[in-house]
Amino acid sequence: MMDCQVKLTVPVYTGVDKELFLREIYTMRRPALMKGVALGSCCDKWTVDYLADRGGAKPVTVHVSPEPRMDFLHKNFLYRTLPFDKLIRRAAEETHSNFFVSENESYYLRSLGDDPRKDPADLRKQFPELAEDFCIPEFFEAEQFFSCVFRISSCGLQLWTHYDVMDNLLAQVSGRKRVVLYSPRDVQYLYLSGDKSEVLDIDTPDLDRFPDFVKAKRYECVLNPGDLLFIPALWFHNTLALEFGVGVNVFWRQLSVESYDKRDPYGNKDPVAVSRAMQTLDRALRALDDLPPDYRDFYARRMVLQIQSRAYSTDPERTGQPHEKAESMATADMETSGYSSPLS
Ligand SMILES: O=C(O)CCC(=O)C(=O)O
Repeated sequence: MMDCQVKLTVPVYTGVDKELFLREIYTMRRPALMKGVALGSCCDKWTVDYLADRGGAKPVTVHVSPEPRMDFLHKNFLYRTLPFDKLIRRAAEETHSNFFVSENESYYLRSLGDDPRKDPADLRKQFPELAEDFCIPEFFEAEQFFSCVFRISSCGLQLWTHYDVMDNLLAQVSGRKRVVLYSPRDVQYLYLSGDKSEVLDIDTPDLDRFPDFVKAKRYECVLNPGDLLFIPALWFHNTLALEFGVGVNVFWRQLSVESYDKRDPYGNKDPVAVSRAMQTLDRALRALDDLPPDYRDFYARRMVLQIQSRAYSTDPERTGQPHEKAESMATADMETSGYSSPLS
């Protein structure tokens, strides 16, 4: 059944500088995998010992899960605090002699700001000794910067499918990671709960519960150390650590500062105009509540038609010449790394 799902590789680019990024990648608003972008000395230096030594014993809050696939619906994980050096060592080992729930538990660190309720994470502030090894790719203006986040995962750790409202460059420093992405245009097939998809097992989904999931086009890539993935705002992404791995991602604003919710240190609250529109929609729907069901149904359908004709984009999903070229490179790359799923 899942064979019906359209599978696409994320296009691969080499030799990307700011000019090429802005001209050929950023404007397309589609994910792109970039190889060979200078990320600094982190790619050589960040061994477990080095990270533990330089990162020190600063306390960090981590997700701890007895199962590697984290489940936000049934909350199969706990938040626990560990010194950073201990977290690194535990995340890198397969079985633990010191643990919270089980000797095989998995760890995931998404670093936080100094005041996690208010401040976005910034590696330069929370981990200055390590931040000097990481070069933030200068593909956007300094005033667009939002946050710079450490991502550390045990082997096998899978993070649920979600979207963020900021543009994102995800740098893989060590370890390999599979990333599956879905277009914002396929949102109706993803069974959302807030910003997250309820389909946790994206490889063998329960199609009785999620019959339309197969209609979402699946974009996939594997990040190797040194790779940089552009995830445009609103693109859904699901990550699976194929090995213990360390990454850093940088979020930045595409829209003006005022467009975003000021109380959002994570970059995942919908823009203020959207929150207002959602409240208005809720009021509009409540206004239909007292009507008999057949009237409510008829006028709700007319409202949907009005939304479609007024607000849906008539642009096809942007697929320009540069991406097509890059996609054939991507296919070759995937074949040499043993990827055998048919592309359709
Ligand atoms: O690297 C990961 O595991 C997750 C990355 C992510 O969700 C993000 O960059 O927004």
